[in-house]
Amino acid sequence: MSANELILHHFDASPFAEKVRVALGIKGVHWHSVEIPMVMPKPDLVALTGGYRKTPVMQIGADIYCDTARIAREIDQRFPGTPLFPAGKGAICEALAAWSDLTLFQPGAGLSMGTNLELPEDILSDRFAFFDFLDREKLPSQLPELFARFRSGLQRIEDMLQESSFVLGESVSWADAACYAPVWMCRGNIVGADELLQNLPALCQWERRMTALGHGTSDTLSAAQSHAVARSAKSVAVAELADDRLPRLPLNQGVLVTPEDYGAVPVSGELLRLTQHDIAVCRSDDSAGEVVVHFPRAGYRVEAV
Ligand SMILES: N[C@@H](CCC(=O)N[C@@H](CS)C(=O)NCC(=O)O)C(=O)O
Repeated sequence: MSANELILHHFDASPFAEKVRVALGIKGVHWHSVEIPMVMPKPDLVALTGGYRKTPVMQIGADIYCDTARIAREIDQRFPGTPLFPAGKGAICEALAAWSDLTLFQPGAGLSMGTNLELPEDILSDRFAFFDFLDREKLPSQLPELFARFRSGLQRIEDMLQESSFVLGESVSWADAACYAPVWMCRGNIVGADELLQNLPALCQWERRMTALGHGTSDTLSAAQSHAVARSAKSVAVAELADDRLPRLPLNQGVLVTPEDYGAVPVSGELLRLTQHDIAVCRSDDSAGEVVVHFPRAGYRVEAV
C-alpha cells in the first residue's frame, strides 16, 4: 500500500462518517477502512490524533485530518473528478454544512438517543457526557420540540430542492453530502422517521439520488496496519503561517488545538500551519511515529502552551 492512499477511521453508524463516505462516492475513490470503537477508550485513534476522539478521522500517510470540514477540503484537493467545492461555491458549501451540523445533527442526536430505547447503556452514558448540548434528565420532555426542530430543518432542504436536482443547482457538492447525512441518520436511528420524512417529495427523490452515489470502493485495514503506514510515511504538509493569522503565534510554537463545541479535548503539538482556513500541528507518538494533525480553522481554538 502506498503512502498516499486514503484511510478512513470510522464506524458504520456515524452520520459524520457517512458525510465523508458519500464524498468518497462522489469522487469514486478507493479507500481503506479502519473500524474504530463507538465509545471511549479509543487508544489506537488517539495515538494518531493526539487526543481528538470524534468520528471520522482521515489518514493519508503521516497526515491525520480531523473534522469533516477539513477532511472534505483535503479529499477535494487530492482527488480528481466531480468537485466537492464547485468554483465560487466553496464558502456556501461550508456554511450549509455548518448549518446542517447545528440545525439537523444536534436535534437528530437527541432524537436518536431519546427514541431508541434499546441503545446499550455504555453508548448512552458516553454520548450524554460527550454531547454537552443534551441533558439526559430533560431529554424525554424535550422530544416534541426536537421533532419540531428537526422537521423544520428537513423542510429547508425540501425548499432548497424545489428548482434543482441538488441543493446548490444541477451538480452535486459537499453541501449535498452535509445535508444528506442527517437524513440518513434519521432513517437509521430515529424512531418515527417515516412521519418526519413524509410530505417532503423533493427531498425523498434527492435522497434516492444521493444513495445511488455510493461510497466508492473500500477494503479493511487494522489499526496496527494504519500505524505502520503512518510510521513509514513522511507528512506532505507545507509549513504556512499567514500574515493575517490570529493569534500571532510563531512556527514551532507549542500549542493546544481544541474544538470549540462539544468533545473539547485539546491536541498538543508544534505549530506548522495557521491560516484563515486551516491549522496543523506536528506531534510524535510511540506507535504512529511523527505525524501532522490537521484541523479546520473555523470552530477550533489555538493557544500557546
Ligand atoms: N465537527 C465534527 C463532529 C464529528 C462528530 O460529532 N462525530 C460524532 C459521531 S457521528 C462523534 O464523534 N461521536 C462520538 C464518538 O464517535 O466518539 C466533524 O465535522 O467531524
